[in-house]
Amino acid sequence: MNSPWKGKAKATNQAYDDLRPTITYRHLLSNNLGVRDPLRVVALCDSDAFYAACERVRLGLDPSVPIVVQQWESLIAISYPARKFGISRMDKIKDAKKKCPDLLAVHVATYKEGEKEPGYWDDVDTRTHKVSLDLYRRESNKIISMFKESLPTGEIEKASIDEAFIDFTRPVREKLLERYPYLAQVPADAPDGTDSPLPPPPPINWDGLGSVVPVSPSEETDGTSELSDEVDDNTTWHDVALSIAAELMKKIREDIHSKLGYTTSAGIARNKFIAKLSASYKKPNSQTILRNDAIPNYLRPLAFQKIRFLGGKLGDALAKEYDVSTVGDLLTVSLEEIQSKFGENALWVYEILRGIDHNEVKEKSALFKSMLASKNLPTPITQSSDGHQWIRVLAAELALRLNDARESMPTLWPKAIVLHARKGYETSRSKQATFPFVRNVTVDVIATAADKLWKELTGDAKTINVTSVQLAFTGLEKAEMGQKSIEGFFKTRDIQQSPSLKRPREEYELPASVEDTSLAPPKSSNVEAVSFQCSRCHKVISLREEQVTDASEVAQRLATLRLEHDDFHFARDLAHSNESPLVPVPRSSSSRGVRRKVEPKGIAKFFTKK
Ligand code: TTP
Ligand code: CA
Ligand code: CA
Repeated sequence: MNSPWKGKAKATNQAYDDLRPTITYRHLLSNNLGVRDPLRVVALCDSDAFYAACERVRLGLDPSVPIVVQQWESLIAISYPARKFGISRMDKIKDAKKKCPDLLAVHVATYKEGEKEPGYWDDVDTRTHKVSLDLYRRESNKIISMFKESLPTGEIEKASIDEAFIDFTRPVREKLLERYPYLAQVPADAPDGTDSPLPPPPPINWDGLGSVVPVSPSEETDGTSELSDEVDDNTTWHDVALSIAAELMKKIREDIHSKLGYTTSAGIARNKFIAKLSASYKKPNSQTILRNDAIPNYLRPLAFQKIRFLGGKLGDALAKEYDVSTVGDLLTVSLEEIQSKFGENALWVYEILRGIDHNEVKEKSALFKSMLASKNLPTPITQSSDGHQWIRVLAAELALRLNDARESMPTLWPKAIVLHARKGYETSRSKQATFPFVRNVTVDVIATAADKLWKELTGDAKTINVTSVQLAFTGLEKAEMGQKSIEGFFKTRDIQQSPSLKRPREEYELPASVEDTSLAPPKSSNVEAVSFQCSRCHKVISLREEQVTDASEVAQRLATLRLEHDDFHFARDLAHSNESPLVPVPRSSSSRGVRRKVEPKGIAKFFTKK
């Protein structure tokens, strides 16, 4: 230890070598190291009891009020005060009220026939109303905007209605150089010039920065207790980076709390996988830091089938092949071994087990996004003429969502409008048409377009049996036009309605109300929907009729489907298949997209569906 240029301590465990890289001046000073940057810091921030918090804030209630959000008879969000009474999502509303007589149950807002806006009605009934998640989408957008404003050099990726990944690498790097200016200059006596390791890092005071996951599970720390010498000894510049990110994260979370009223919980670590994994370490209103050194003991006891993408067939196959269940068990399997059984791309599995994840934090482009409003009908539509009422309800939701999104992206335009209807036990059928380029997207404009599709779909059948209807905008994009045409397009009336038009162009942001399926965790899916459209292949994935029971069940099953479908893409990406993806025929009106069969290879076969 006589020279500060000596590499720091060797990794204690060969499996985790990647967790203690030598960090050099080149690493620190190069501008674009991306996902392999040894100083990379990522956070996942999730809102606490989100829908319940939104309703509490809307009603101006004290945070101590036990409040739940109800959808029909099910509970979809439970505030932390209500959880103290032992209430969970599994409870029916009646049982919840038995557990807590003072419970405030708010039914989620609904669209009602003939109403343009969703509301809180006394007579909610699944036969006549449709759930609206608009409030939650709007509040979610406010939170995302705060992340963006606070971190102009950070990358923000909305991951679900109440979660976002934040790449802190850049903002942290700026602070690091500001605080430790000596790092900006490679010392003249550095043995390998820019490739010399950084000098030893300063000690870190974690006080008030959150829960620091202990390196050995037996140690308990809450961010206030003194950390053992062992930790101090092993402090790395990456830990310093984590602590700076924790400071920034804390400030943003406090800001969100004081300005919007929401508490959040965050995980801060070296990559998305580990950040997400640690975000729920302590809830609510807290943040967790998972240092690289703490990763091995954190991962080892984990049941690997709980890891995203290892939950399905691949996880089953791994468990069976090696007769094991935890991450630790699988560490004995060599890369060669796992690749010989599961293909080249099993490298991904090998790495995840070792806390390595090279997925980028990237704001999703608005391209190929869709907005979908759907209603699962408790009483089927049997007469073609009765479809209209539901179409208007769905049109009202799409109108509101598109116009909301256009507040921040005024030229957002859907390429097409698609109507899906499920008839009895058949699979869903759909019709689509290009969406007219009109100035004001009103409920009427949408309903008129949708009515036409409905007629095409139902033909002149005397009796029909439609059990679910869905209306979607697809191919949402910013319309390409010059500033002149934008002004002409929106004319004075609209400009007055939409003050955001005055904002500079760069500020147009991705409307979070535009759903995407890619990384969204399952839970936040619209519990009303019985299908979703994949943002990548545009395919509409629907639940089978027998899978549709009650609302909460639908959400779960749909979530599973979504995951399976994402997994499918994931596997395809892994397999680098050169065959074209499943793309529905993009003609003006088509039913049941034509698909090409793809033979899965290697690891991919564990993700394909029958
Ligand atoms: P979660 O983040 O899973 O849960 P939560 O925010 O309610 O609670 P926690 O503090 O534990 O994070 O989901 C976010 C919102 O998504 C939730 O408030 C309601 C909605 N949701 C459903 O509608 N159905 C579901 O099955 C789940 C899990 C969530
Ligand atoms: Ca949450
Ligand atoms: Ca969540």
